[in-house]
Amino acid sequence: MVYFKPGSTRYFVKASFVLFVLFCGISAVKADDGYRLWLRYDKVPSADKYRDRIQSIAVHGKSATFDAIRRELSVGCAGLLGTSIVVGDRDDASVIVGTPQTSNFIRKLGWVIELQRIEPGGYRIRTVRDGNRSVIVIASATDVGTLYGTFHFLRLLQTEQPLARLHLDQSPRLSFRILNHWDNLDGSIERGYAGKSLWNWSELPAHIDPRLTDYARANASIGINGSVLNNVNANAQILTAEYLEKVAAIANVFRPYGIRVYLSARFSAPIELGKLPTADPLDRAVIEWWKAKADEIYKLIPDFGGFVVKANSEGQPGPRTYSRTHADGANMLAAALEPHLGLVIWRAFVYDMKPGYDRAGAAYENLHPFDGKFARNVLLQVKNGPIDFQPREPFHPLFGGMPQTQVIPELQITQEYLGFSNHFVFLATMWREFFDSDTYADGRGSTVAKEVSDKYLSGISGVANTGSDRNWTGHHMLQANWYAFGRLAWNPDTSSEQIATEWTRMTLTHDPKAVATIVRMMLGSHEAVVNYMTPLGLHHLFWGGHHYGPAPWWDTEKRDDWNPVYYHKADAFGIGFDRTKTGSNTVSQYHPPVRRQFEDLQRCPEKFLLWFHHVSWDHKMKSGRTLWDEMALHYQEGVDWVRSTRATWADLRGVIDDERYTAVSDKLVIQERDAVWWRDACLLYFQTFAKRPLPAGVEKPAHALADYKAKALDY
Ligand code: GCV
Repeated sequence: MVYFKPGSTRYFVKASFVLFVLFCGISAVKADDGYRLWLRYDKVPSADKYRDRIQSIAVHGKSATFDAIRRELSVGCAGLLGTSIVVGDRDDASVIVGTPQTSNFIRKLGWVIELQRIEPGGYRIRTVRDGNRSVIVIASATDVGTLYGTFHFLRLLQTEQPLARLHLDQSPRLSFRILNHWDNLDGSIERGYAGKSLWNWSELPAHIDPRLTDYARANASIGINGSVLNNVNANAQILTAEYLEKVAAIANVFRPYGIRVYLSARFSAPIELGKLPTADPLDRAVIEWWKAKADEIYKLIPDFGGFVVKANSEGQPGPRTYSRTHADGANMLAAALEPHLGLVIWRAFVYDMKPGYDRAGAAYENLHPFDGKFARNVLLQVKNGPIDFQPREPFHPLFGGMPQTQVIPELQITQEYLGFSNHFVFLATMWREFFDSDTYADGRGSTVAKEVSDKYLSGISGVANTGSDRNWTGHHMLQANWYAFGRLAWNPDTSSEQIATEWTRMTLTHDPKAVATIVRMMLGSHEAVVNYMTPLGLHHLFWGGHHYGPAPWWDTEKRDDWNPVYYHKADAFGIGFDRTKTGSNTVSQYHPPVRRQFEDLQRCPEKFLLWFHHVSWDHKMKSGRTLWDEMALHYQEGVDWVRSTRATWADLRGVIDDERYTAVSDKLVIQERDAVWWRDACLLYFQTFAKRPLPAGVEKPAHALADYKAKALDY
């Protein structure tokens, strides 16, 4: 590549060819190891049709981002169309890419003001007339917007959309679309199930792993624009000069792709690194220490995103250690970052133990008093549900509960409570349910999606499921969750079906029948896992510590609220956590129409029944069955789904390359084993209270309860 003059047409054609061969080389040896994610760029069935329309491409613009655009278009179009495409800069090209500042052609279209009105990162893709020919134009006011437009265009080809009358204006609904990596400095990942961290700290900054560029490309292709590199259970060392240089090296790789780096900051860093006697946020020396640290960071990384802070949560230090408030702590850091336009992302995952307390109400109780008290550059990051990334939770009452605070959702892409990287669960449907929840903050229609996008600064975070595994996510199908997170961060109203269909076509197959089958599997997968793990509003039935298999009997953790028995409260009468007036009354944290629905045993959606109510085993469900029978049948339904999915997947042999086909089949075997284990362990245990037989249609457990209690499910 270095032999060709950058910028020349020859350079790009040759460079694309070399890159293309490199990029696809491995897959020529093996069937497909999944490394290329959804950016596979293999020839599409409509390639011939597209070749007539896309004969040459002009990219107008000079910057590292424009270089990335050229590379992507060269590799992408060559692959998808099955022939190399000239990527140059001539105005008579069939596709023209640029901004009004970089392209005369685009400037002449008279779009300057309109493009400027599109949100930052937004873009326009249109088919326009130029004399007697038609041209596809990809335009934005910014380089990064142009890159996003480029990826959108490639997606149109990958999913075989018609190009004749393109008329698209796209802009992100949420401004900060961030992946959170719970990566430790020793390379391990807290709750990571796909290998080691992607950041090789010992080799940085001298050696830059080329994989970092592929990570950035994948993220940019779905609009992700931030990456928090280290675990929220933070090690202060990341803020030392030595590590900041390494962080800067990563930031340099990400910058052309529009991705800013963020760091999790340990609140006590002034003590650990600065040797100060305190980390009190109102202490002058502490304030100065953070200001100097921010200055040091921005000198190295001018576009540094900011700090994420887990304070006074699960043993982490924070302002309350010094009898100060969350607002004191967040605002002190915000003041240090504000001159550099940096953000503080303050986590609301706070749950202090008090007598008679309900963990589901703790974050609201702790944070709600500070509504309107946070600085303008503070975002409050709230998990989607009030407990902790359970297979299903109602939305967190802080959504719609803090109108004067910039609340951003935290979703968990990694499957801490959803079978790790062994279970196939498409999370978009779960997130859809969350975004569609009506908070009633401003009357009917105040969905979470609306509440979080209508802020002065808006954003979203997702705890990443990526790692050093060749296929990035440990399970091929779970790449879809990374993809879905990005697509929903861009537009939280996108349908799960659209996301699943796009992803399947880009990643697995173009065969329409197979696409329909896989999409159907994806859309049913979340309900299935809820059924075999925690149906009807049950939650946190997990084996302590690792959170993989079932242990509803667990009662030995040092905190009550780390024990499953605290959550299900099964007894001779029934099961479930009473969060109504007769119980913890944390249902009162929701706006009245929501509260009234949840607290009414008859109106409460059955999927949340045992979240809000302690219900008799004989309670009549909508189906006419008793609660016990219904619960048992839900567990069975979950198992049945996995079995039928195994059979459906088996029919796809030959449609999907052998390597990925076999890997997914093998994982489904584990998933079936686990689903059966979940059903049997939970039903046998709950039966000791319910004292009722299993209803017809539910299989008899293979082992005795004592066997399940004795042994954790292997993972
Ligand atoms: C990073 C849960 C997880 C912890 C995680 C914590 C958090 O408790 O089990 O591993 O810590 O959430 O979100 O801070």
